[in-house]
Amino acid sequence: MTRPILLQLSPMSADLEAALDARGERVRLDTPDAGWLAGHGARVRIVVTGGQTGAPRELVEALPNLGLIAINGVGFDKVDIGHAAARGVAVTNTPGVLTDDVADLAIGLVIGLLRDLPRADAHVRSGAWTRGELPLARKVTGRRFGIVGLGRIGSAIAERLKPFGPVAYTGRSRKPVELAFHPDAAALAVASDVLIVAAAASAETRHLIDAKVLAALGPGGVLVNVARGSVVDEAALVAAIEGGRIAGAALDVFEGEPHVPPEITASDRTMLTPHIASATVETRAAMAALVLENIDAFLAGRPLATPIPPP
Ligand code: 8YV
Repeated sequence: MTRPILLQLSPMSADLEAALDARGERVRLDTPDAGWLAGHGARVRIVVTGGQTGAPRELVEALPNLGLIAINGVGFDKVDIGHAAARGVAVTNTPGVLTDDVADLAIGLVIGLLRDLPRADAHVRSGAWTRGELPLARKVTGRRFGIVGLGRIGSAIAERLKPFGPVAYTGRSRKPVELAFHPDAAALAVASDVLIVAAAASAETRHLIDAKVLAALGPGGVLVNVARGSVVDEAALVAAIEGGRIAGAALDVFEGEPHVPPEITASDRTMLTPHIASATVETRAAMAALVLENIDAFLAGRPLATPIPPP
């Protein structure tokens, strides 16, 4: 019998690729074309993909024997879970193992933005320090923090922020926690100096952070996004930064990443990272192990470790 194909749609570590090679014929393609699909599509049993890449619906349609989409990431907004389920395709992700890293990065962005660490670093490196001092930055301790989305990651961010100042949140529902709840993002923004986006991307959360929410955050407020670019209306964010309607933004994710609007890269009121919230050696190894656990369970016909339930 011919070996099943594991179709890999996004970059993975060399260790994960070697482990995939041991489990079938790994084919690495960004976008499989019609010719390849016609010749090989029927042999694809598993798609392995990243959180930002997912698996387009048309691709899933073109793979008649697909049984599993294994996402190397927690976000599953780029896979139509209902459509996959209707076609008998299971979808797994890697929840839990990356929570600490994403929360840690959020704290790094909060401190980096308020204390203006990117410009402090550049000031020393460029030699500008010999010619004068930097303008004063802003204090972190004592700020009011607002978290949009109190899921696993939002909760971990809240725990880390408690020693710094009062933490409030908004989300789909009130949780049994001792944090102030606000019914929507605009109400939370009014009560926050630092608004941190930790909500999963979905049709409901698309552009949740819009011009109104940014206006509510106000000229002294800053925005931090470690979730997905789609949750923030980027054009509204550009306008708010340029118009001084908010004080700044620290962003790990962008609507059209890896492309970032020039107004955002040129601004000295932004701190930017290239979607690295889970990008540590330890966490990427843990994510890879979970991807493999799911693939092994699928191949052996056992229950999957971390299946995403259909809606
Ligand atoms: C990864 C992510 O960058 O978990 C997610 O949803 O976006 C990130 O952890 C990505 O999935 C790596 O492929």
